[in-house]
Amino acid sequence: MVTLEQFIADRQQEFEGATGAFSKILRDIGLGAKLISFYLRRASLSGILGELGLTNIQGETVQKLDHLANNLFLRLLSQNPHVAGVASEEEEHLIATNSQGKYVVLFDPLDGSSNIDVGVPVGTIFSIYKRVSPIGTPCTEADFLQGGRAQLAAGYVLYGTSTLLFYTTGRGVHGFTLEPAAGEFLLTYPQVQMPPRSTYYSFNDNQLHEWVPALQRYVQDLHSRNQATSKPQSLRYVGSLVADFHRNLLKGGIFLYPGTTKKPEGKLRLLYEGYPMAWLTEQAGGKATNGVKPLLDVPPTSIHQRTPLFLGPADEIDRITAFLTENVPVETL
Ligand code: AHM
Ligand code: MG
Repeated sequence: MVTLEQFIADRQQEFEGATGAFSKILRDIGLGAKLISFYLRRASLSGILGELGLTNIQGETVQKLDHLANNLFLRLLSQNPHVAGVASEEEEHLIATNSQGKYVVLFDPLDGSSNIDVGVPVGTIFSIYKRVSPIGTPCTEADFLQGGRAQLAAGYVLYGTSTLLFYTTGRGVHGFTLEPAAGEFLLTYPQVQMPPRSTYYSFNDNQLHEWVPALQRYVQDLHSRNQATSKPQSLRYVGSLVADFHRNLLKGGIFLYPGTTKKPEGKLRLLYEGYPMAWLTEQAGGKATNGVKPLLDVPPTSIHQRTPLFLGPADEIDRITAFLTENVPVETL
């Protein structure tokens, strides 16, 4: 049995010498995940379901548990002397914390908020960068806008039938399961690879009529291939990115959240959701794009930027790109 702490400790030298700073951040994220897992399990008993009565920077209604999870991570990370600053999907501005810190952390504290009240899995997504601004000064926006390839670590926690923590530091994807009796994450999925064949597809087709025609044609193509084969791809979509992504990571499947004619930029956030999931996908052997180019190569311009998101096994994502690039000007994506 290997605990998350042991696993991180064994590898910390690979990317930062032996200072332990980076490892301490990952441990704090693990601690936050354990606490959130505990709150979620008791949520309907403790009166913390439902809306808080506020709207966040994304224009979305804040749930009580969104607020709780956000505050928990803010508290944990701002007490960590190695963290220079944080940016949260729930916070309008980045928050500078410890000017001596070497790292900045971005997170979506509780992703899939619409599922909190109905017992459907939700998640936390995180991403860590080494700051580029001088140590000893407050962190700046440039620290957070380095681009997806500059991530040092990225991962998610899935609060599902078990609580799972999957992360990458660029040497594969590793997954841990929370053993509640011990209060420890134990290594259960070393070196995860996404199956190369897509067996599931996950997208919300309620706005299919507003997708670009090339993507509508891709969906027709998908359905025609399904009719012609004894191994069709099945629809699975719960509306929590972490849960939908996680299933597809383990079983092989695509996740699509494209833009529409009214909202070409899509819904999901590049920094909090896009980059981390894209890097995990690539590290697991899959592909991640905004429809036409690798998502990790899409330059960030603001911390709350949105992006179309296409994740999955390489062949299927290439097929989508072929549909889109042959027929659709890049700027409409
Ligand atoms: P959130 O960050 O406010 O929870 O929204 C993100 C969620 C994702 O988890 C999920 O993939 C998507 O929104 C679902 O959107 P839709 O309901 O439009 O299908
Ligand atoms: Mg989210």
